[in-house]
Amino acid sequence: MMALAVDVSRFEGVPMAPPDPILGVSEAFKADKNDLKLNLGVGAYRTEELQPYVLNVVKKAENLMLEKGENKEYLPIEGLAAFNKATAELLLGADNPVIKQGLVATLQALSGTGSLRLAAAFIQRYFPEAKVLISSPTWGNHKNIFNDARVPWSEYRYYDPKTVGLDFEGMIADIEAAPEGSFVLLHGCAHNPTGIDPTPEQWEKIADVIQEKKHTPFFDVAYQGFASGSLDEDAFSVRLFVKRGMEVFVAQSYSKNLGLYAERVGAINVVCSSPEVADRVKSQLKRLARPMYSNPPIHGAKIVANVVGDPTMFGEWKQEMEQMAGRIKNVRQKLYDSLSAKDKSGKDWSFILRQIGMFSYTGLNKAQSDNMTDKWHVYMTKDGRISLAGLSLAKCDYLADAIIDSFHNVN
Ligand code: PLA
Repeated sequence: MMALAVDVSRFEGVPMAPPDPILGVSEAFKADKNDLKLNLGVGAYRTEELQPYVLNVVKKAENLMLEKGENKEYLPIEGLAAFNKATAELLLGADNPVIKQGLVATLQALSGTGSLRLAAAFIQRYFPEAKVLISSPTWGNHKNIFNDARVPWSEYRYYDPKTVGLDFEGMIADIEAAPEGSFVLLHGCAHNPTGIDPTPEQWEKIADVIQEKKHTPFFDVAYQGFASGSLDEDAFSVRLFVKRGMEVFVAQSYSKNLGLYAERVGAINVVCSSPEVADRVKSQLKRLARPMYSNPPIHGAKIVANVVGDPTMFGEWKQEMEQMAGRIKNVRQKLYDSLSAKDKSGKDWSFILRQIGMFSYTGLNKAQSDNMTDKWHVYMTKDGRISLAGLSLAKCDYLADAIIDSFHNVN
């Protein structure tokens, strides 16, 4: 007897999921056949020729690894020891006392996203009553991560459309008003999507309120070295909180600064108040990781450990990072120049120059963003964010025309 044909799928009730607001843009871009098309959706670095870029230092490290003929055995649950040491040192500074005192629990995890997800699972398990505060707006996936981990969240004010700047008073008021002991998600540098960061003085005040309210800061550091070109400068905020003796969560990513996007390399660090607590926290993070994905991939972690562990390669990395950050700053300036020269309305575009990192938050609304894509073949997220890392100097004039048309001719 043949098996009976099924005429109604068991999955009939499964609805179609909407495309991802960021990664879905790349899919739409691929389908567009127009030569003028430009992908400013996902934050992925491109060369001036708009090609993906593998850092020379990464190729060099990979060749050395190949020569040595390393094996493919499983890593421990916590990841590669040399990577974990290197990543905590890059983040906090190699001579930070919290490292010497064994206060940092570090686990290699699946890049920034996986590290955030692991910390979210930890919060859900040990602080089921606690809420996470996230900035409004924030990277779209933050909400998904906490929703899927069943961690309740609410938003604090961050962006002020009137000034196209930081709503600092609103931010402080909302963090102050949150239930004591909340987790406050902060972008370590180069806030995504706005490109607006607090000043050093503002970071101090933010730390004051968080400390007063016994909240726990939870940093998402996806762009260390990529915002300013300096690893130390971009770690300023995190180090300030750690210096105050606070317990801090930090998720790290090597997708952008070392261009390891698809290798999925990153870490979750928890700075604790004693080595015993750090050991216990780490043991529980391992316990969460084991049934989720067992242990992390080795290749990218070895690249990081080898690059950071070799003074020559470390220097080469810093140079290439500076070049990438520099290219983004150049297109930022050129875009501003093009907009200012072409737009005769008198609108002040200087907010673009005040933003930092790989994105510019243009202030274009959904209808205007749709016009950018439908009429001009410029692919971007619907919140008005454009990735300057996907822009070349040669395309700035074209982009300026598209922005001016969308801004003035679409409501
Ligand atoms: N945190 C923030 C603030 C990010 O912007 C991103 C990536 C991540 C974490 C996660 O990156 P990772 O998992 O690769 O380490 N944001 C990108 C890509 C660049 C994306 O959406 O996945 C973006 O276009 O916003």
